Amino acid sequence: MSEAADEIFATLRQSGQSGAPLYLQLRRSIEDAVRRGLIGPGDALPSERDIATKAEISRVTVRKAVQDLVKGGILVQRHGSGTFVAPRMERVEQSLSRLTSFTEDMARRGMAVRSQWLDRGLYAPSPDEMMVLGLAASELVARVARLRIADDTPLAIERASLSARVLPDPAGIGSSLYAALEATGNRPVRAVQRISAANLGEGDARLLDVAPGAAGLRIERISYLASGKVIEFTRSVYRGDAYDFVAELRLGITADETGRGA
Ligand code: 16G
Repeated sequence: MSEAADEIFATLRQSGQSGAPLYLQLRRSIEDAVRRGLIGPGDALPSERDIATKAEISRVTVRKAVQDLVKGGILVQRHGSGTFVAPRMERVEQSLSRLTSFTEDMARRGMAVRSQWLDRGLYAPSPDEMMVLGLAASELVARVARLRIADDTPLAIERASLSARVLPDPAGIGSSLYAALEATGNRPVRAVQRISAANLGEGDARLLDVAPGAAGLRIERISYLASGKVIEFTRSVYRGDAYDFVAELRLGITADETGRGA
């Protein structure tokens, strides 16, 4: 990194006459170095103090440039270990017309999936859970909350709620909720999803390894059995920089328009 660092600061000194604010010049120099591959994903940036000394600018200026680059997703900061060039993110494209599980989606792309448990247990249901899952206040709800990780990149936080009658042992689901539901004949066949934009709060951002306030997608999924009964109510947060949801649209020809209407 040191040669690359020298190059960044050399560029900065050359552009010193450009008149643009110094933090902007530093930001551009670092962006340029990343674009030209002088520093690559995962490379550590020198400390604020080193950059300030070499580039002959104040640490406040360095901090401002670095913070801008963190917000823009070019750099990532890890508490206690420093600032790094952000890993290159392959965006995941997810069809909105197929009801698949996270494990199946990632396996199809050849990605290794793992989950970090955030919660699993039986609880008294919240009003939302009672309404969506049709539970009585005296019944229990099974909650399964996981950080979903593909190829070592945290992609989503999923918090699923199901009736305890369907999932009496949430700790026993193994690595796939849908596989566990399939084993008991309870795999959903249809789902309705609401996707909305969200800026990630500090807790979710930390889990997803992005800066607080970064763009995310909030997704609510309500899934149904063939009988029409609601089986799953899942509230998730996906990383906005990693996920594209893709919908196929067709020209809507109604029965009336085809002349075959009832
Ligand atoms: C998907 C679903 C989620 C479901 C999970 C099961 C979305 C937004 N969410 O991620 O509702 O609980 O799959 O995955 O698509 P699993 O079988 O790998 O546990």
